[in-house]
Amino acid sequence: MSAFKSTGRRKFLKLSALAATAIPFFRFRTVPGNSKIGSPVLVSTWRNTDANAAAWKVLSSNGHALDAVEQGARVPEANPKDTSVGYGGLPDREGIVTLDACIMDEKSNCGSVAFVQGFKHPVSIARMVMEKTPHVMLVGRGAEQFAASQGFKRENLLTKESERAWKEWLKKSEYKPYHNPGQHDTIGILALDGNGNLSGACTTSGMAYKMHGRVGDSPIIGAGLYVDGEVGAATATGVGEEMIRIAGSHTIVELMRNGRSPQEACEEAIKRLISKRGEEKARELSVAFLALSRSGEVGAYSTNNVFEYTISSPDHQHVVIKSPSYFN
Ligand code: SD4
Repeated sequence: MSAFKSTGRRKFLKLSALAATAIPFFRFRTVPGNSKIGSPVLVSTWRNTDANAAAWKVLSSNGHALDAVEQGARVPEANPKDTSVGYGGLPDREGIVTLDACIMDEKSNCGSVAFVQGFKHPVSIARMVMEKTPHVMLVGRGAEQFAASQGFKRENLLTKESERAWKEWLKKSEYKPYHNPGQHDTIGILALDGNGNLSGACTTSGMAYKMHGRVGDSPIIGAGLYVDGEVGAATATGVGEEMIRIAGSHTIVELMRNGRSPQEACEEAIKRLISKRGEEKARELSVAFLALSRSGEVGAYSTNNVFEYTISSPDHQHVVIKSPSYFN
């Protein structure tokens, strides 16, 4: 699934060759923790080393950031052991797995699907929405019909393990998303390729045991993901209702546009969220942001101290870094 029609691709290859001779391929920057990174750069939420490895294959062969983030996001989508994304995702309270995803490139082209059932790779369906329709977002049955028309295969996504966990949950039917950091594994993935293009993707099965029909931040452009090729990109993980409330990812990119570093922007967004909720309530909320600037600088910040992200660069082969947080 190429991002480019053949003429566009030829132009891109020409430009890539030009860029490779005109500028040094790797520019070194500093990320929190004083580690040096270069361009291309890739970051993803949580401990997503396999996803980064797949995306890095694309970036390290001079591929486009959009292809990289899609390939990266497909890894946890296909992994039955990842209970927050795609196949094997924990279901809603009716026992149904419903998926949300979006993707966005450096030109603000974007596609999104929400409340999709029976398809393993919502990120690729979102990309098809972006590339093959005049729309940005398709939901539910419409998204599924579209996916089928594009040749995506219908599959059962509820694994035995997830079904067992759901049946166990049903015994008490307690819904405590705020206290459940272990169940936030959504992947948000941001890439800056060797030609300076930024892209991002985000994919999730949402909060475990959510109400049927609930959609979080992950497929909402501006909340779970935002990319501006001239500024930077941001993505989110955690209790989606909170990111939607402050249009979190868009807020971070706008802060960066106004001169904040990715780190400062993530911190300001988390603080805004906390000031709206009050410290007492916010202490229970698991929310994290990850940002990447157009120049390859990385920032991350979370409410509580459970958040980690995975970075790949010429110097960092899929290294997991602990994010700073507001509460210890
Ligand atoms: C949601 N933000 O649906 C997602 C959940 C999440 O790791 O991030 N889980 O609200």
